[in-house]
Amino acid sequence: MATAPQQPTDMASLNRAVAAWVADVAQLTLPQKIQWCDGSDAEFHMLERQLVAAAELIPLNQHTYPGCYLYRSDPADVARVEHLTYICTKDREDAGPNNPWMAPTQAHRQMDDLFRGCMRGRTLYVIPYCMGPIDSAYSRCGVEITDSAYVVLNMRLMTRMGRAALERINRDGAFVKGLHSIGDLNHERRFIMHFPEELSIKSFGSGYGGNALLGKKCHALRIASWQARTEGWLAEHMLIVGIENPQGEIHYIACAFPSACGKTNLSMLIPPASYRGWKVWTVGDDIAWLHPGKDGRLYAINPESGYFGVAPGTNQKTNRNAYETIRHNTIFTNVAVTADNQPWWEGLTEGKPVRDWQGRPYDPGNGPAAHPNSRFTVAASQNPSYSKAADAPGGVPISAIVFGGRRRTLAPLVYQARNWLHGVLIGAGVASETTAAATGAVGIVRRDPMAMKPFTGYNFADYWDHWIKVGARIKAPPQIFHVNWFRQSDAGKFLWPGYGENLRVLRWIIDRCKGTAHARETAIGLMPAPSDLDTAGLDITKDAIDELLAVHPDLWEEELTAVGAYFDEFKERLPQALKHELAEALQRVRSE
Ligand code: SAT
Ligand code: MN
Repeated sequence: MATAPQQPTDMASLNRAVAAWVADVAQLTLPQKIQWCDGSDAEFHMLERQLVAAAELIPLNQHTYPGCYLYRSDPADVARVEHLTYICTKDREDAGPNNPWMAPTQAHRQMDDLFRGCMRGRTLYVIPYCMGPIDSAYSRCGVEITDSAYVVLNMRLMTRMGRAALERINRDGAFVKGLHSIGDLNHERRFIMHFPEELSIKSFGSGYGGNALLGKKCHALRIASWQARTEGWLAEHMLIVGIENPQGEIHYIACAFPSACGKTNLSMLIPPASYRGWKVWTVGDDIAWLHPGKDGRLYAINPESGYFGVAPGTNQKTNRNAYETIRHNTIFTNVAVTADNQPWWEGLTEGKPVRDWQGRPYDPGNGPAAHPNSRFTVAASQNPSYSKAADAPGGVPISAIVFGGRRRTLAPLVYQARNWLHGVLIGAGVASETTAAATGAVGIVRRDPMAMKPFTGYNFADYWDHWIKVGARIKAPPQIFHVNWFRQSDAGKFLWPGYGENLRVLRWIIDRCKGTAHARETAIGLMPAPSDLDTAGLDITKDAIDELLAVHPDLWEEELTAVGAYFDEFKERLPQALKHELAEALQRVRSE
């Protein structure tokens, strides 16, 4: 047999099931070499040097950006590909109308044909990783096999990976299998397949973040959402942030917004000048695993240990914490560069691009200098607002869950659900304008329930049912809210200043959880009156505030009717309780 000799390292002998799977994969893919990744600094720097020597990684200005590198992806491989991302369950109905589906036998056959011999002349890297703190009962492990050293570097920043993870896999006796190859980057031979019943993933033909860093969206959301349903918890597309008031009291909030709608910014928010004594602590910027705790509250861990954030728009004013976080030891993907070799993207106030994200001399006629979905990958521990609680095995107690989307019209700045079930309806009804994080048209309003449309590994009807059941099991559930930072005037101007000023809205949310803030009953839920929101010192007109907090019953009737039409796609699988909740919500806006 023409398989590569397996390195007799001690890691390879640590876990038989992992070693046997690696051997099977090597037999199929025929790599030149197998490298077990131990997660050490030495290994990381060696791979960096190799990639630099191969001109795949470009060192940036090491005086101003020490330890920073630029990676330029294939220009046709810059975002997630939702139409090529499949859930492969035995029964098609289990994947639901919300997911592309393929029968597991067919998907395996098709993928194995692509993987056959695909690593000839390449190195097969074995990456054991742990999603969540190594010693947390809530964490879950996986092993990614990949032929991309760029993926190894990113996984090292984004997850707890290497020897400690493999030792935990030994203790757990279980792991998610993720097989990845960049293949030939031909988009006609690109598929991201998930087999939730087998806890496995096969991804071929893309080197882009969400398609290739299998611990992230593939494992921590699609596979984990399935695991979470069978085990009684929730895997969600949510940031986790701790807000500390001047009295030293910290409230943790989990917020679900679609990709590229400001989760990273909100998780690292800088309080406005008038909020002296307030502090913001980042627990996570993208994914939350939520578990009912023994005390009747919901506890969250961030399964990741790094940020894969959107670069454009990041600057001293919009997100000073991120700006400082990414000044060293950061991998930039698809940004532009300045004459003195510093990274550059739209929204940076200093410097000028001389080369665009494809490495061409910058010409505004070619579009933006940095790709709109250009990214930074960086260890979370570099963030000045990093919360020590991010490493707490038991997670942090969640006071509020906040849903949101990018809506020019309709959705007000903030409103609160009457109760958990109403909150599930609000989450299930979320719609948002599409962004550059996925291929396809940008700016189209689409249904994105709980910001999980591209990430739920099973039928949404069963997912909503699971949400309802989890709520019923917790004695002191978080309060549920909806926010919209993106309301615009008829003239197309943002009505709300956003960024740090969003703390004013979070403050009302926390005070609602504490029972100290006033709210008025409206047809869509509980809302602050203009005087309930702290707008002191804000440069905003009364008309803008009124519009931000206005409810237009006729438009809401249309919206809820559209939600009903969307729910109809799920036929008899839709939970009765949700149907009933929607009927009541419609009733309320009709009787306004
Ligand atoms: O899917 S990624 O993780 O690459 C980024 C995102 O879309 O949230
Ligand atoms: Mn995301």
